Amino acid sequence: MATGYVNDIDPSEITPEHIYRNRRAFMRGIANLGIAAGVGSAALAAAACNTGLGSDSSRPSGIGSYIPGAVTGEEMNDTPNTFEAITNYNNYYEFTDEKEGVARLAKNFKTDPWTVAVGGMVDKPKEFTVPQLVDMFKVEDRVYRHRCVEGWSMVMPWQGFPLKRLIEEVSPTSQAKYVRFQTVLRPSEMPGQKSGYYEWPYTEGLRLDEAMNDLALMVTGLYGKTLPPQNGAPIRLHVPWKYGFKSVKAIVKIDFTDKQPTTLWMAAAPNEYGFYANVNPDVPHPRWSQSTERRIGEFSRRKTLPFNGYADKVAHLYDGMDLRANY
Ligand SMILES: Nc1nc2c(c(=O)[nH]1)N[C@H]1C(S)=C(S)[C@@H](COP(=O)(O)O)O[C@H]1N2
Ligand SMILES: [Mo]
Repeated sequence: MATGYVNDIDPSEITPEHIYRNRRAFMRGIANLGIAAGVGSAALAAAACNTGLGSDSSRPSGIGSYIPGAVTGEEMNDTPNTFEAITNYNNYYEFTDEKEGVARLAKNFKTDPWTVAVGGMVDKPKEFTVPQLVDMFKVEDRVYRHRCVEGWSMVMPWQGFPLKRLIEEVSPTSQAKYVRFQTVLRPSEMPGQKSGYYEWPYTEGLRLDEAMNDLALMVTGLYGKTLPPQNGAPIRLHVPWKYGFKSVKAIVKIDFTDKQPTTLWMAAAPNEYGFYANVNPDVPHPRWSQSTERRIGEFSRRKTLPFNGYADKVAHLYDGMDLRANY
């Protein structure tokens, strides 16, 4: 089981990426064949060696071949984008609004020491370091689709723990209805925060029942390595059924409230970005359609799926709600 964050030791120092990838592919190959055929173990090992998985990590298309060790559900069928693509095409306005410039500007961003303060309407407010969180909760592999509101998508092999674990740890009171997340405010290291155009720090929010859904993941690793700064290190959220902007990076504060929080994007353009931001091909953005998307690394556009393809796990959260009014 990969942790993605092993205290001070970067797993890449222990296992070079190509060996890590091949080993995971090998184990995965055995598991698949074992379930499918139930044949003898010697034959399995031989067959798995011949799959060739993990050998094309540098394919320029941006589609990778990482096969996770332990993921749940149909997400396993997605082919992750390459580490290269995931770490060089980023939205992170604290640094710059140019996707290909984030990695360079975020390179020396200090992610240690770091604390996440969890409070508000909870019985047990507490400050955690990231290693503490990783030690407390089971860190798992999750391969998630990511759909940006701008119309592109990727598939990321994350390591992280379900947000609900952390919520249970602090015991929200009965008044708590929403969770508010806040990114670090550090203009000395984040040049984009010197711009007065946005209301820094970046804030996001979820309804408490959304936050308790098993898919809502606190991410600490990518491809079995410590999360790179451009992807939101040391800890970020990924809510895969919502547009990418809900998946807030570099979290330092989590508060439980009884009022729907105003997020950075709601404040910037309320007619374009709502609180819910569920992926919905039937509701266009005021300036473009949301019915298709470009998967980074693919040639033609593909259809965007309701709730980004996770409807079976989350659609019930919105029973009886008008998803046009609550965009
Ligand atoms: N703090 C912060 N979090 C953020 C953003 C940001 O600008 N600042 N951009 C969001 C948007 S629009 C997207 S698409 C994703 C991009 O995540 P990635 O760079 O890991 O692919 O991060 C989201 N989280
Ligand atoms: Mo986005």
